[in-house]
Amino acid sequence: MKKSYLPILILALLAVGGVSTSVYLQAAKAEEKVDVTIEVKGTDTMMYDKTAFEVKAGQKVKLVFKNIGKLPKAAMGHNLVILKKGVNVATFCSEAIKFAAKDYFPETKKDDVVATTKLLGPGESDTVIFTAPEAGTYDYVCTFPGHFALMKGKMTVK
Ligand SMILES: [Cu+2]
Repeated sequence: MKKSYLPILILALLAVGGVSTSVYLQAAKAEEKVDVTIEVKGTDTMMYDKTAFEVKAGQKVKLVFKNIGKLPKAAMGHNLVILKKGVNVATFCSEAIKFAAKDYFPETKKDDVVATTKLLGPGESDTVIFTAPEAGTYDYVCTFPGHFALMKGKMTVK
């Protein structure tokens, strides 16, 4: 009988280990040195508060995206996906609709992406760090179904 507790104990230890590892990783991410921080908010009226921002090629960019709405994620979830130069926004977003189970991130088109946040519910935020690509103009969009018509912007890399 005593023996049967062993797997539970191991699972418990693994769980504790997992938590402390992810806390450590988050802390490392927060302290990572970056060249520029860009903050964008998404709202219940299907808008980004910032529809353009500028960075320099090669800069380490910290993108902080926050959903400041109150509507549930299933009705008004938001993400921010920066597309590579020349990627067609409508084509990308119609593919994304097929990926409801993946929070509308089209894994078949991940090579079209410079950086992406998670899909966020009300009050949530996500931070991603990426290196700004070569000079040019890059579209960013929310891939939640129907949102890209309004939730879009341009990242200019100088
Ligand atoms: Cu959205």
